[in-house]
Amino acid sequence: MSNRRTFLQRAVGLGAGLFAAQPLLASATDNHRDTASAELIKRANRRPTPGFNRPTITVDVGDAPYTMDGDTKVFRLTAQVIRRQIAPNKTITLWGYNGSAPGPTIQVNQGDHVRVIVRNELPEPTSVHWHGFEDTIGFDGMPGISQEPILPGESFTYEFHIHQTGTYFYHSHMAMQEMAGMLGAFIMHPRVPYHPSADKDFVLHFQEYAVLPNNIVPDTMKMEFNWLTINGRSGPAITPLIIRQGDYVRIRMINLGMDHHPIHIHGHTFYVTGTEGGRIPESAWWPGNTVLVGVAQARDVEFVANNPGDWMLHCHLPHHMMNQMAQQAGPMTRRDFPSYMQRGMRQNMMGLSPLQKQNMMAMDMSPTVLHRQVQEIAPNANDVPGFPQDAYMEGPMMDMERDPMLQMPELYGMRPGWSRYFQGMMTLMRVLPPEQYNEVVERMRRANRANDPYAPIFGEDASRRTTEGA
Ligand SMILES: [Cu+2]
Repeated sequence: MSNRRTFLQRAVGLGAGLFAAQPLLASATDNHRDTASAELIKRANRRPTPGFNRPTITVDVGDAPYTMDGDTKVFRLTAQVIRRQIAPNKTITLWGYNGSAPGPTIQVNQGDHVRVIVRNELPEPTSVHWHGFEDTIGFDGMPGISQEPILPGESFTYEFHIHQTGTYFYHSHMAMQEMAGMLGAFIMHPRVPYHPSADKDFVLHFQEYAVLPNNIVPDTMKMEFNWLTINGRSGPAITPLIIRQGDYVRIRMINLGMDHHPIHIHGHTFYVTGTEGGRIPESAWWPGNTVLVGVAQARDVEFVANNPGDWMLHCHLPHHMMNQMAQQAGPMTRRDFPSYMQRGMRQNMMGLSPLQKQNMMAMDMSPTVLHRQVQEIAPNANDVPGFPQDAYMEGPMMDMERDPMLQMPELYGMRPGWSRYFQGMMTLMRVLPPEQYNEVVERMRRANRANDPYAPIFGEDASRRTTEGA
């Protein structure tokens, strides 16, 4: 029976329910609007743009130089067979451009007139496709369709008027040549710089190769890959991204391979701001910490690097976080790990050049390291179904920090032993507080390396922005 008291009770109950629901709704909206990264991007948006585009940095690859012919920027790409060291113990034969695979990054500005002279030093015909270019059919690079193939020893000249902006790429339109390494980035900077403007702007290529043990030539027809690379190197040999804490960072990820790569970044939430079709309007940016970079796609991500630390940037496919994983390598066990490793090393040494052997020997195979690895395994490990998993592959492998390939200043100050857990499509974003950043960059500058992809940051004012955005 209803009376005034029960009515009031119901009303109060209902009202209490409404009051309880409102703060929940309100906080859900706040959470949606005010993630730390969204707030930081908003703040970065209020910064004045410098009025110019900072050049992109393609670690371990670098840029193609150009000359001017009147108002035309002239680039030269030579298609050729190259040798590339992709890891401390692995040098392979690839096909690339200008001595590099991936080929050098071409950077141009919106409004530029660009000429690219491609010379073919390969033993077979080639051509270059300019992926995503809205240009004339004659320069699309389709052999037999838009042009005659470029025969061995011959050249072809491509001409473009750049009206687009964003992350584009070039690659051989012969599929197997592309799988052998014939690709590169083509960055079109906007006439009016993007907002917020990037303090660091990186280009990363994600590729995979199938190279059987004792081989130096990738099998381009194979679908199972055992060397996963970023900018043509495998972890732990990929040069890290050096970032000053507080930097507004853009990373342009490019995938011209056979597999898709879900690229994951630790410690930060980024926004996806561009695709292989150019810039996304800011209202359509979407947040994430993993972005799937599908084949023939580019994904630009941006974030404020406010969180200091040595953060992983890696493909999240488990098999892409490994090196030298191939069924043909045979079964493995850890019962007699040191002798297994030494036997494996001897097998791997077959057919290697003296330099490669030297690199292998530079890895820390000392009794201390091997003993430590055995100590990390339970005494009954071989009775456990499924063992070994990480113990032989992703987990404790060898300390490689003494290898000459890892003596780069970008790795200065890393935690000792870090390389033991580092393989395949993995690199580091080192978000360094100003003092450490200055120390590392000073060491990089002093290394005085020819065509250093990091050269554009050496001229920065060291006192720039020590607190803003951090
Ligand atoms: Cu992957």
